Amino acid sequence: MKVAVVGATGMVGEIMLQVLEERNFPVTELIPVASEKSVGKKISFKGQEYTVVSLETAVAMKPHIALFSAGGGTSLEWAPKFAEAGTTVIDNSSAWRMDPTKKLVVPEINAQVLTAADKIIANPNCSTIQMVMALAPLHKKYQIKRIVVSTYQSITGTGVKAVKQLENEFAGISGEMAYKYQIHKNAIPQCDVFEDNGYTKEEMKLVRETQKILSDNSIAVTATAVRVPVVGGHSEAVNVAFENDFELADVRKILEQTPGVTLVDNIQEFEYPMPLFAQHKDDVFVGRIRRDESQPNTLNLWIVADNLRKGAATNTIQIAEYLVAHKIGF
Ligand code: 2RA
Repeated sequence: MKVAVVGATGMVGEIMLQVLEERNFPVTELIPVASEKSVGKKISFKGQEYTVVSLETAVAMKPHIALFSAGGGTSLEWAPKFAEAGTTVIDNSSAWRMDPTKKLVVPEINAQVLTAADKIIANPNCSTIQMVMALAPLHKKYQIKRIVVSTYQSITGTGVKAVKQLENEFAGISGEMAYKYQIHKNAIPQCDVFEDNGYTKEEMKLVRETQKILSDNSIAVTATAVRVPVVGGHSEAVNVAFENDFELADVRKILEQTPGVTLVDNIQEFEYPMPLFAQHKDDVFVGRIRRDESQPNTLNLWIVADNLRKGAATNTIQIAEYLVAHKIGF
């Protein structure tokens, strides 16, 4: 398959190339795409050297699939152009996620909604993906009423500039700021910009995308998204109230049997998920499972995942794998 990676030189783009290789996705021709300043750069993939091309050149090459991680503006302008050329686009930006004509997909949960008519498919936000990966099977069994989630998000979600800011602050040198404030020895209760309702875009993604992926607008969600000086992945403290009661043993069993979810939950041995151990892995790690004793039918969970892998690159490629396996769109 002819596969374009749009944003190939960015953090997620580089991991998409790595995951494509790791999972032996059937790439017969790679088209690395980036902004004008990176055109002509060489990148290696599966032992072969490729030259980065422009968006215009890439569209004309008519790839079967284009994996986008190049920001919302580029997606809004260029995803339709690739789609018109017959390419199936899987986009990591927020540009298309809430478009009612576009599918928002976590393959383990709702890949079955995909059809050959879907030429632009949206990859959910990283913090949404890891949360619904754990909650979807529980929703199926116990029907979620309300979710309260607090996130502790890696600076890699912001990008290279944020990683550099932390490194500089740790080394005690001044440099370019990705955030308004120091992130070293700090926690910033703002991920993305604020909306009129006082929530950030990141917090409202957790609300809106969760309802869309689970196809249930009756699910109440409220979120607080916090940036922390961590690189391995996002962590989330989730309090979830169900319509029906549950047994903790059954909850654990359901999660253990959920593909893509790994339980790390043994407080006697001080075993629980942490970003340090989730980094570079594709699973979503769940622990600290305990009943919320303050109200009925309510559970507390701690959910950790590498936001650049299952939260972005791997989920995107799993959508592509589903399309290929089910011969959808090409
Ligand atoms: C973040 N989820 O962590 C957003 C974008 N990747 O900043």
